[in-house]
Amino acid sequence: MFVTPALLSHLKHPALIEAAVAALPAFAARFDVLDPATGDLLATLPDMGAAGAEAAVAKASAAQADWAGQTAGARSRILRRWYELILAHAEDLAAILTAEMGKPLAESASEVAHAAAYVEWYAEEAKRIYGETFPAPGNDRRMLVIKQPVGVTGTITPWNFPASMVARKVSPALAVGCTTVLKPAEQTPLVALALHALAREAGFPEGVFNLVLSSEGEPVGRVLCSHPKVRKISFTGSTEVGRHLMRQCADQIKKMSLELGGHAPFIVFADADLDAAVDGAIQAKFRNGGQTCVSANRLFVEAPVYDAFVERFAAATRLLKVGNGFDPGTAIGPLIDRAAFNKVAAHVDEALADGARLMAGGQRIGDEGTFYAPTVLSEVTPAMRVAREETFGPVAPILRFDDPADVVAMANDTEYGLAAYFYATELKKVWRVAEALDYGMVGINTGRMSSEAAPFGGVKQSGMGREGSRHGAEEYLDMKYLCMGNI
Ligand code: TXE
Repeated sequence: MFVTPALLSHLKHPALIEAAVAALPAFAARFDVLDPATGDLLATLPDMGAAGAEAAVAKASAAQADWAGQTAGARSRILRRWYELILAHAEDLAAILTAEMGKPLAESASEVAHAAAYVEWYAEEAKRIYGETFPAPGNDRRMLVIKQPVGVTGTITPWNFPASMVARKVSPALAVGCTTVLKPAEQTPLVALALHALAREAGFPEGVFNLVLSSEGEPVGRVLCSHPKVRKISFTGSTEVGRHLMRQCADQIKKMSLELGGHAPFIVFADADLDAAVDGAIQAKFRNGGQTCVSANRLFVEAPVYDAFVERFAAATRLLKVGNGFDPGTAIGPLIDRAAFNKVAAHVDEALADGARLMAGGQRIGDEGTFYAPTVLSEVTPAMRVAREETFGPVAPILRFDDPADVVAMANDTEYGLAAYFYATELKKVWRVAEALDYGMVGINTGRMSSEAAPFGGVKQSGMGREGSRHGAEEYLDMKYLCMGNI
């Protein structure tokens, strides 16, 4: 197991990741972590698989009762120390993130800050786990509800936000007294490894926060879903894998939080502030190169402002620089891998063959690698694949609508229900449209809404459960009703 100079050259304090790798248990199988921008080898790590998952669950189970028995204040203090350590190492964490995932360094820095914000939030939330008392029907008894940690949890995270997804799931679990086994995505295990090392330094007791590195999700997922000691699974990733995990959890009726695919509509009404809508659309579409579950996947623009919006949005898109995430000025990094690149190219090529108009981009950048130009397609129709499927890349299909009464039905015409956005100023319309959109989150006159203070999550096939805010802590708590008789 080792990290390479290609990774270390980006770091101010390489000792953190070197020590974390050196401390990993030895496994015969190994897997490589590559830089998606250059193809360089960054690290070779132990492939812990099912055996590693079994061992981690055993450690978590052994630690569970003691951890749940600690005071909220004690747990809070360790989380706060973790938060401080993340801030102290923020620059290197961001560099590791860019190296293994490809996003621009400034985006990595803001993701690390966002990750830290979750840890800080749940350090506070640990102290606010309230129960209830309520009047009993008879005066000879008293009734109340207490909240208790669900127990050992399994955490499976994706590659697109490899730092903030870890923090968003692990910190509420640990805050309320659960232990966890984390399996990060195989493409991006290094930032998770660094966060885990900082958590150990912060003082979480042995067995409370366990990391399983694996070249594949399935063997670890199978152990986590089938092990009777694991009482909850929290997963962010594709709807297909979410469905598979749900089936595996059915035998034990395991609690789940699932944050799955999205197909966000972004609606621009004729009364919108058009410049603000263009800015918001650029953010909502191209952040992380469009590789986000809340990415604006379908832009619906009302006919009177359609041409003006398309022109301004395409002009702003053409200014976005594609390149290595470490190069200053890069707005869009590489796509995560060849399969992602091929999907993006296929969606664009098919849309053009079906009559869409190319307003920006539409081709790869460079002769090799997975860099794809930010792309704007106008005259897109709902039947085109690019308007029906999640592209997960820097492609903005723009559809036209004539009647505001129709657009909500068009926006809701998908099996997904994660995020939606719209720009409008008429108060009555704002309220009615916000209510009618069949989504877990609605951004009104903004292209950015993820926050540690707010509940993030979806409806329909985008999943279940919420992350962030006090609701995120509730996901890791069981409710127990106590009835005291003979009072
Ligand atoms: O996701 P996977 P992939 C969507 C997006 C993207 C597509 C595929 O559309 O193009 O999914 O991405 C683990 N049992 N999103 O293939 O496979 C895997 O190791 C247990 C949306 O990367 O779902 C990783 O840790 N675990 C999304 C995690 O699941 C399994 C974020 C996600 O991988 C497993 C990423 C199994 N059988 C992709 N198979 C979002 N909601 O933001 C895989 N994994």
